[in-house]
Amino acid sequence: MSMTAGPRDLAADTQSGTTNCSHDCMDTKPIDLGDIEVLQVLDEQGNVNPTRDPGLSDEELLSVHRAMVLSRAFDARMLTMQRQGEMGTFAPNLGQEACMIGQVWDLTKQDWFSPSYRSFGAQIQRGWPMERLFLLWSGYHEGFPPPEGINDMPFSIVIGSHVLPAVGIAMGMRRRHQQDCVVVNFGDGAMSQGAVSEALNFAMVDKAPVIFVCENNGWAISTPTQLQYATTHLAGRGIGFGMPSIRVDGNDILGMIAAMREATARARNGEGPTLIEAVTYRLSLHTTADDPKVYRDEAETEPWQQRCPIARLERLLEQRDLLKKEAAEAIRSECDALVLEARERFRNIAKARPREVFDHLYRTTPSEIEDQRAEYLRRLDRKGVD
Ligand SMILES: Cc1ncc(C[n+]2csc(CCOP(=O)(O)OP(=O)(O)O)c2C)c(N)n1
Ligand SMILES: [Mg+2]
Repeated sequence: MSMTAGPRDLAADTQSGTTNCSHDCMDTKPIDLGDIEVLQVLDEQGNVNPTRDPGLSDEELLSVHRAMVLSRAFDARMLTMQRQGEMGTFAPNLGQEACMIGQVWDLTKQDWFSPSYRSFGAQIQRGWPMERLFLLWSGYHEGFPPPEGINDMPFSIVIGSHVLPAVGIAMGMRRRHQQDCVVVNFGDGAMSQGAVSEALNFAMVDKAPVIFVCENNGWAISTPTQLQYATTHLAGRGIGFGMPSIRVDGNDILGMIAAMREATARARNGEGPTLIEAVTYRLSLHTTADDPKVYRDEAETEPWQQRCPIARLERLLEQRDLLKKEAAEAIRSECDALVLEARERFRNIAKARPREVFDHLYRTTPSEIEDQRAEYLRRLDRKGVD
């Protein structure tokens, strides 16, 4: 059993191979981590650190496993659809499933979630129907609004821009004496945005019930973490603002849930925000418009393949006799089937509607745009297009 979760242990657990721009942000340099808790509960062999085990029941463990498998099945199907011309550009989240599911696992319907663009695993877990996400990523406006009753913000493409508004929601909650909280996620690259520093500061000064989840996946498109920061420990930013901060192994679903439980309890008790740096790795493309082979040695990804969050949980489930290999395969097939059913529902809705291309742009359409629309509609009429 792995009993400790100190910085050295995490660093030793996650030594990566050496490559040109190897991402090993778990590597501890001799800097003072101050009050940052460094957390790993489920190690790569599937052993649990009992002192920080969130104590999920057998049923709950199987359920988080299924949620991660479903996220991966959706990710894989989206990529195939994009390559076949049926999906727009999107940002895959292969390898980040524990971050995705762990950060929203304990949220209630009253809590708010403000995601970045790489968060569809978490959105599915929050209750977004998969066909809606297919619609969203293929450009249909029906895909964008959060489903009725789900307190999610639309994701933001402008890096870091959604973090201050999330703090604003949390400040409102505090003033209404609600016991709810806001989870906002963003990447390591977003940490460089001034607005994110402002958000951390505002939240701490106000003791707003917000949890900042920085998904440090090693890359901001082609910029590796070590070229963007003089320190690889991004959780240190929180300490600079006086904020409790946790650096958690982001490929460890139990660690993610334990970190989130600590943070949400603090938020609900009126004790203010927490910064969680979830250390993970972007195994796939930045987006489908990207080719990482141009800027990274793919050998760098190998140690991270070994740290697969799903395989790691499966080791624990096998040890506890909860899941055999064949049953795991069956779950993968069931999840693929669910994704394919959602694709059918999406295909039944997603019919090209060329007459709508000028809609939803302006509340009051400027006259020159109205002229263009009229001209365009006349052309469609001439060509007999519905
Ligand atoms: C304000 C702003 N600047 C630049 C971009 C272009 N851009 C899109 S994604 C990205 C990298 C973001 O990296 P990170 O925050 O680590 O998130 P990740 O994509 O790794 O999940 C950049 C620079 C943008 N969308 N918005
Ligand atoms: Mg990143």
